[in-house]
Amino acid sequence: MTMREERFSVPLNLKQVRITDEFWHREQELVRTEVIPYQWEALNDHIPDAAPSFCMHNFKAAGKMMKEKKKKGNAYVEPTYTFRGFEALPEDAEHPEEDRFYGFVFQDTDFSKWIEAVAYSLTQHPDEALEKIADEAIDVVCAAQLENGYLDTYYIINGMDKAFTNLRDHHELYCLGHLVEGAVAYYEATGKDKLLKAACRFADYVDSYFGPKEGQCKGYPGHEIAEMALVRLYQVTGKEKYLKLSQFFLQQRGTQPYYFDTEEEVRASYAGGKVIPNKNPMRYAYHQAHKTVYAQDEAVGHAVRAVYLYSGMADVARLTKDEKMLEACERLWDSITKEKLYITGGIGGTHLGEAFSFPFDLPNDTAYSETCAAIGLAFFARRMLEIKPDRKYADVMELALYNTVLSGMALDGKSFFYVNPLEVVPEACHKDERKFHVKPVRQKWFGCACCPPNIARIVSSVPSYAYTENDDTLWVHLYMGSKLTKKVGNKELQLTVTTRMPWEGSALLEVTTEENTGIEATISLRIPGWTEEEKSSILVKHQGNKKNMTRVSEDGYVYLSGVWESGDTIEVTFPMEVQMVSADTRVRENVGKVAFMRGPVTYCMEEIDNGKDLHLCRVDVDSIEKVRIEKNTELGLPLMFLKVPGKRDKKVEGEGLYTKYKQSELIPTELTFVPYFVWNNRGEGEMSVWVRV
Ligand code: FUB
Ligand code: ZN
Repeated sequence: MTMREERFSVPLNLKQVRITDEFWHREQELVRTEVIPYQWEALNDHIPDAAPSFCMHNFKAAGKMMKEKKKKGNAYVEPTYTFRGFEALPEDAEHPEEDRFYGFVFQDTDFSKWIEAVAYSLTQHPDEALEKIADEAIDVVCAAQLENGYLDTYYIINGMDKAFTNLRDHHELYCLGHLVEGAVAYYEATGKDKLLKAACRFADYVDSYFGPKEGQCKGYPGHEIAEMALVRLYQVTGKEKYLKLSQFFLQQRGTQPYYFDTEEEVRASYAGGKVIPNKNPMRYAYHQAHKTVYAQDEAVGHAVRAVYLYSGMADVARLTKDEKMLEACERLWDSITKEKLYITGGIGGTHLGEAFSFPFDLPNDTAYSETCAAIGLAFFARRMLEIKPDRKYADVMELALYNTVLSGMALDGKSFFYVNPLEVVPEACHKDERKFHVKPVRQKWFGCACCPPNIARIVSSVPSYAYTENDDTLWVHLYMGSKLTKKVGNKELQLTVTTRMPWEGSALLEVTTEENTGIEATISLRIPGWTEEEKSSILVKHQGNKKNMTRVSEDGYVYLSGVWESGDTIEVTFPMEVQMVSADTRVRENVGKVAFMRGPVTYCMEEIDNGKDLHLCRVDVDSIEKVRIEKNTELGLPLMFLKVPGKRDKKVEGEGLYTKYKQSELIPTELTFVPYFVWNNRGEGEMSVWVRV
């Protein structure tokens, strides 16, 4: 792909758009009214029976040390410590010690993700009380910052002598990345720059420590995110050094000798030992550091790390016009979407290393499919769209958002999935160690600061996945009921979008411009990959009469250009048929099975509707035209269930473990399929996406 700058775009500023439809507005309200307040309690360890976060505790402990340090005129003795990665409360301790760090080494990111979600939420729904809590939390966080700008409480509390000595496994640059993301979001939402200044000071410190100059550290993050965060910092401050630092991290990655080897040798030599060389050329695949980013062609390793890296690569490729980096992004995109993507938009086939497995290895019951990985895939897709609007990116982004991202959170916003399997037998989750990572019910919170606050930040910023823009073009990637303003020069084009997505394949876009002014602009609409393009239609009208606009179709988008004025409407209709899907036969587990989709929504069967032993169910593919779509509101929101003609194998039990083969007796039945994202909202039970035919 050669870059065409006229197709570059950026997400629409969240302040310019409000979500109004019942589907996404409900999700956003859930995050605002349930998740954000709940997570604040979690950050402060106030949730009974949930794993404590210790996040704000750690900031307070670090802040207290900083205060004492200042009082003593900087006569600060660095403690020495042993790195453990996770600091638990001593077993008999009822209360945490005030001056100690607890939790995972990256516990600070609980706060950073939370403040980012708060920021986005404030753009959609201003809330003085919440903003006050956020400001106070920011004061606590900023008080912990060292004078040189460093801000990671693990090292501030435990000793700076070990800072940046293990980039591979420790998460300091990951903490920097999340802090920057949160700080930029809060600044953009509120105009308040206290946290942004703190993030800049930390980034400046990192910028002085790492870089190409002699004496600077040549390392890069073991857990990526700083790459894309620094790009945001560059965009908000205009300071090119942040973009350069991001580029440096990307270009250093995977160069030889491997930095992670070098730092290990240094660590060993300080400890008076030697490292036994590991010559496996894939040894840093987990961190995507086995090859330079330019040479990478297969999505490997820890899935969240991978898609965060690819997102940063796409950002830097666009801003520095680095065609080679973009080519690598495209290869990695293909590797994911052609060989390693679940039908639920999830990624990460194995829990070992929370990682991608080999191509087409997509087990259903031991899947990892971490919620954050699906979130990261949406980040990557959106960034590819910013370079080149091609519906293949938006289709996958939509798939991830409507399925695995939403399945990560209960419908009441009070519990969460980290792992999103495609098949669950609760007994196996309880008794089979290979499936202990699969929880049969959502959890209140996780000791490991990760998925729940990540869901909060993507849901509250979802409009920025629906719309991107450049000077005179607005791209509609996802159809969401909303009201938005697109600035064109000094004029404002307003758009009201009404839709019942994801349940109906249609949308109405109504244009309003200032009185008597026409606005010359382009509105680009995606024709989703799940519809039949020939049967879809996009009609432009002015006060009910057909209006001619210049129309260009490109890569699954229809570009409508001309002068827009009040009274213009665009009527979009996409047939949304139920799709019965089969998998490439290299996905061994799905041979002889089908799954159901409608629009971007993937379906699954649950025990509560279909009884136990889902493995005995079969879809009757010969009567598939009889599938019924049934509206259901039992779960407190309008949903579409599918009623599918099927059969059940009669149980053969008690005749011996192995008996002479005889054909199964099949009992006709109607199978009920529910949207995957709502599974497990009615208690523990079996679930399966893929069903035998
Ligand atoms: O290491 C930080 C986060 O914790 C990762 O992104 C998740 O996969 C979880 O392991
Ligand atoms: Zn996660």
